[in-house]
Amino acid sequence: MSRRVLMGAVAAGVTMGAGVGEAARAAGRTGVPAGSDAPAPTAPHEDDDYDGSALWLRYVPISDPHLLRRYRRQVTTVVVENADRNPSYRHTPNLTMAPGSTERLMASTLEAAREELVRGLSGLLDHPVRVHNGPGRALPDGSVVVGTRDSSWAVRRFVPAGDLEAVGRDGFVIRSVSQGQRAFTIIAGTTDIGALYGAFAFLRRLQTHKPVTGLDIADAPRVANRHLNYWDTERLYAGNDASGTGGLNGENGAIFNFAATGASASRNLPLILDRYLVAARAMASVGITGITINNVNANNAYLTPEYIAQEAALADALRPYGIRLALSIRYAAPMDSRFAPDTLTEEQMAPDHPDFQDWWARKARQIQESVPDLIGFTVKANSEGQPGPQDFGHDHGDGANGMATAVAPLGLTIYWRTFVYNPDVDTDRLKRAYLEFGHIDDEPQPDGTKGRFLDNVFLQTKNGPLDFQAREPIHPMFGRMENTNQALELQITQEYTGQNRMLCFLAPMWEEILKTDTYATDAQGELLEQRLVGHVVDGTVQNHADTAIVGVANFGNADNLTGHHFSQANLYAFGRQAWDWTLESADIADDWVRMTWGNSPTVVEAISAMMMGSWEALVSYQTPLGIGHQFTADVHYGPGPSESHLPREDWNPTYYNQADSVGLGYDRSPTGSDLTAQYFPALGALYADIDTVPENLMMWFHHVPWDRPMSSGRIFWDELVHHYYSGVRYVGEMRRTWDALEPEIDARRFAEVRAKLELHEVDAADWRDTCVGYWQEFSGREIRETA
Ligand code: BDP
Repeated sequence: MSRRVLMGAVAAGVTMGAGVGEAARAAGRTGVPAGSDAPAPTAPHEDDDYDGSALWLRYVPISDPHLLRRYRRQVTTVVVENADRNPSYRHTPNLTMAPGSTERLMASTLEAAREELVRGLSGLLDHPVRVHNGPGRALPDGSVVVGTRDSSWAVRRFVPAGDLEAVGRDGFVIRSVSQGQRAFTIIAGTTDIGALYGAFAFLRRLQTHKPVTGLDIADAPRVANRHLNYWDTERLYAGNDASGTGGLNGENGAIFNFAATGASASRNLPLILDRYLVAARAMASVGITGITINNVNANNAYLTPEYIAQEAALADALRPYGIRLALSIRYAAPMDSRFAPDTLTEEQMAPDHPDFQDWWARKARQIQESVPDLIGFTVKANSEGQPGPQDFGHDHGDGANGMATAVAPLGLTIYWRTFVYNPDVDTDRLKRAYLEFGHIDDEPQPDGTKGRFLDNVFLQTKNGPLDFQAREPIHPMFGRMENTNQALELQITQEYTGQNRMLCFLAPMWEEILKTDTYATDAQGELLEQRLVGHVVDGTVQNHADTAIVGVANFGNADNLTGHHFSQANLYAFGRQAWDWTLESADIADDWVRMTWGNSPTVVEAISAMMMGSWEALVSYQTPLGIGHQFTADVHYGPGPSESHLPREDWNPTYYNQADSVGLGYDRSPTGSDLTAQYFPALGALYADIDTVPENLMMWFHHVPWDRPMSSGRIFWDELVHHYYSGVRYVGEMRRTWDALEPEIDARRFAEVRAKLELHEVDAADWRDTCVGYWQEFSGREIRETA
């Protein structure tokens, strides 16, 4: 059974295909997986204590001896001319690695490319590769050249300028060329960063056992700014000590140490730890260009001189990898007494007040003196208790523009989040963001244009209108903010999708979102040709000049850097999809499995299949058929469908489920809250009608009667119950499949994943039993399924 079939089967509530599980079990029994190039499975692995800390950049020797011989012939020498011609800026004198580190600080991007190729190829080919620094013109046979037309004679000779212009700032060309008897690979970028991305792409080919000759690749990202947001100490699921939020070495669970105390105080920035550079390499390997390093519920400490010095050191270490920093800021920071005497009064806080703008310009300049390539600020304003312009009598447009005006001369950008849901705006929480932002985008301007937001403002919008639930309809703002730069915000860290305990591969969800049809129309109401969410995000549909995609990251201070070995896949997939949203999530899974677990067909097939159905399974046992937010208060992990005690109505599961004797779900059709009217007309109409809404979103838009016939032939109640049961069954299948892979997987990682899957199955069953039991109180119907 193929991965795609399996995914469909789970969507339809069927359990995992016997074919995949059987293949793995058979392999385990006989020890000879058909066609496998894996080592004899009964032999202990050399790397049985491997902890996952290299992420997908582990570079273990090629396991297939024929392929290894071939690669060794084809790849002999790494050639990087003038690696030191563009040294990366360093602000911090004597920037140093912690004692005992194994990673090394890079002085330039081309040095990083060279070192990665040397490390990667030496590991994959299981012998040291030769290194030439040029500029000698006689390239040895099997040379892999990396550079730009400025840095490299070979690039100038073999890659015309026009070919590089076509791939833009971050793109690259990989080309196989020959001269007489000798054959080479040229990896070229317009910029050093493009060349580095090309080097990672070339390594990926070997890691996934693809050909490295006959290449003529040109690749460029579809979205210009590909950022992580990092929510540090809150909502952190990647730490791995017993408390659930703590990290290793007595440090907290955040990846970067700004304020570690006690025995670990000596490990704070500006000291650079190995894990920062592993993270930097991993980010660069998938083309991430920036990271907002602190939580959106921002702490003003990040704007103090002590922290800025630490930020500068971090920026110095990440810079060779093309990763720039941004900061989350608190809108009312200018009133914080810790900045005295440089503080503002309430009157000076009006966003158009010169003092307000000067304050932010001053602060930005102060940071820029240490971090010259600062991206800008991420702002959560008038949301969940965070201060914002509304506290000073102004709307989001004025607030964002006030800050944007202040920092525009410095070349900085404001990422203004649209996650707002003030109850006085509408009774339906899901309608509130568009009501607050939509009219500002439509507003006629004195110069005859439309839309008040300035060009250096991005509105950063979560994929759905609620809050990173396992499945949501798209946010109505996608495509409807024609005159404003819009950044899509996805959540990589699994806040509502099993945290670091459940195996949930999120790429299929992101693919579903990015490929959802917005039914966007032009000004005359004609359907546009290209109108998927991805087209909105990459700017093609409405000619937006600047584009961005942001993922709330899951890095932590755990050995494996994400808490669950399989959470690494989500970070990997985010980068790949941010680069190219048209990719298939199944192909991304395939690559990641090969790079992380090995290329044995048994391993690849079984693990990819597990991953590809894991999200749909989680939706099924957690929030099937479009029921949103059924979590226990605040923790956002376990089920709490009956909870109604929270002070705000829209924080309670009962607000979302509306369970009664008639049925289940929130009526947002024209007979209800009419959220559907916020979408483009054709999409709104689809959602508004219970006969046309996709079943998997039904309860987002309708109060569904218990006895409604569903497409499966079952009535709604039975269908609902079936989803809960089939979701849990899938988790059981994943656990059994994993068990059967034991002979093929190194011991420590095998055991750690196994322990997580056991917990996962128990917790999934808890979701099923809690929810089905509670719904039954309203439906009064029998449960016909069995575990
Ligand atoms: C919610 C999180 C909260 C975040 C908020 C946000 O629970 O910690 O601050 O999103 O996006 O999901 O601002």
